[in-house]
Amino acid sequence: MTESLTIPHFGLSDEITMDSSSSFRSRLNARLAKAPSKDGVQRISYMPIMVKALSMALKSYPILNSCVVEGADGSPALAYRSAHNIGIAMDCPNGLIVPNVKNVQDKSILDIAAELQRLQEAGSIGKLAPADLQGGTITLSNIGTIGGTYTSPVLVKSEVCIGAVGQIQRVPRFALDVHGVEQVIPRQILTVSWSADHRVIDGATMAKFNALWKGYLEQPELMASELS
Ligand code: CAO
Repeated sequence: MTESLTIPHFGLSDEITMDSSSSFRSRLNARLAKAPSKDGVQRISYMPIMVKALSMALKSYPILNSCVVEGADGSPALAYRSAHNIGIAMDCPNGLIVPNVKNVQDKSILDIAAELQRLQEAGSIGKLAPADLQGGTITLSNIGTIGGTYTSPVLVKSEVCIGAVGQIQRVPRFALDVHGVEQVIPRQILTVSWSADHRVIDGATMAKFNALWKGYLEQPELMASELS
């Protein structure tokens, strides 16, 4: 943590409308209740959707998956990483741990759900393997399972970006109805707070990355359309 605080942190926060992701999750969970996935997943939380969206946004902004290393002449250099090993902050009986889901770029939402389930189960009984905790390239923290709206996540030295999401809340927002008339309607709003290493990531890059990630969550069908 002391080393982390030597990194110049840049912060950005935003709101994401989760109504479409929520209905996508409900429909998927209704199907899984009848027919579990090949790995035995019977229900998913929001995390596998958010984690997959993160990986898809990283494809357009790989610099957010990079890290600062020592170059040949001893000066700082940037190392790009092709694997999206997404760290998940977990509140476990022995405190905070951050295992990572490896190679998210090659995993489906259901694959991610199965791996998260495994990591959560292992974490809850203190049985995570060292490999589960090593090699993370970017982190997502979900404080919303406990409560809270905004937070200021702290970077680890081996990463240049971390995101933290708050609790989804049902709140009033303006929107056009089917007749094109502006109305106040209820929306499910998720907040996200990003911290990035400002030596590497500028504000515009962070904002564009966030807009892409947010777009996938607000229109999850976009994710399906871009999967290879
Ligand atoms: N807002 C509202 N509801 C949420 C939510 C959010 N942001 N995130 C999850 N939920 C819901 C889930 O959908 C689930 O509800 P249903 O049963 O109706 O589907 C319920 O909360 C419990 O979810 P879960 O236990 O399956 O958790 P998850 O996969 O969403 O998250 C984990 C797992 C590991 C991220 C979480 O348990 C955790 O430990 N969070 C704390 C992280 C933390 O400590 N961060 C701080 C780091 S800095 O010190």
